[in-house]
Amino acid sequence: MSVVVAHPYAFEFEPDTTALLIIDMQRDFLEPGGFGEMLGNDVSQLRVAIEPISRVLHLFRDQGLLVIHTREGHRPDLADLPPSKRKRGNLSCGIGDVGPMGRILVRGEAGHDIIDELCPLPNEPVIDKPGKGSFYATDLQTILQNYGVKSLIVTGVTTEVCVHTTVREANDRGYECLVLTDCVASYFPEFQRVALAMIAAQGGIFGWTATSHDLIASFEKEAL
Ligand code: TIU
Repeated sequence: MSVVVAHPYAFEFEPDTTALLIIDMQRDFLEPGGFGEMLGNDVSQLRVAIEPISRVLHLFRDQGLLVIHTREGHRPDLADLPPSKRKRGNLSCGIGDVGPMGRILVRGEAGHDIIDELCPLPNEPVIDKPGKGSFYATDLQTILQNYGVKSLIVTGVTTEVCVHTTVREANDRGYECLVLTDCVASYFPEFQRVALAMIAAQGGIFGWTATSHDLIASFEKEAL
């Protein structure tokens, strides 16, 4: 059993029944010309999470542990795109339209893919999701069950949108979630702070929070 110093109290997990979940680290959210920028956001706000996620990703790979990536996006025919989502924001260039990195948030386009720094390995499942949550209309739960996963180390973007929705979905399905505070990011510093506080409040109502340093320290302690 590994133990991480966390909020609101220590997070205990078995590495063999734990997966690292990396949510939506796509060019469309992290690079200029994508969906995030079309929504009016400063995408540079999210890039602080890349290096800490990369450190945790390499730790999981070195230990032979499960890594799962997600991508938000839609079929090229947009048949899985709710008209409400397409209209939201009154964007002049929105989901399905052609932007500098190809069609915005459409599977197979350059903007939809994961950034080079965190490129998945062939043995790491990539979940394509049409919504904010990683469980809705995906096979994530089936994959977690098949691998015997009980705990999730959660990273990615954005903290108050896809990360929060996923943690809430996971919590209701019985998974224990540890959200790494320096491995998630928001376009809005205030939302980052409050979204993380909401997870660990009320005795850990949705899960736990800790830094990537505390998670890495727990592996180093285990190795002694
Ligand atoms: N807009 C925003 O903050 N997020 C999203 O649209 N998707 C994810 O969080 N991945």
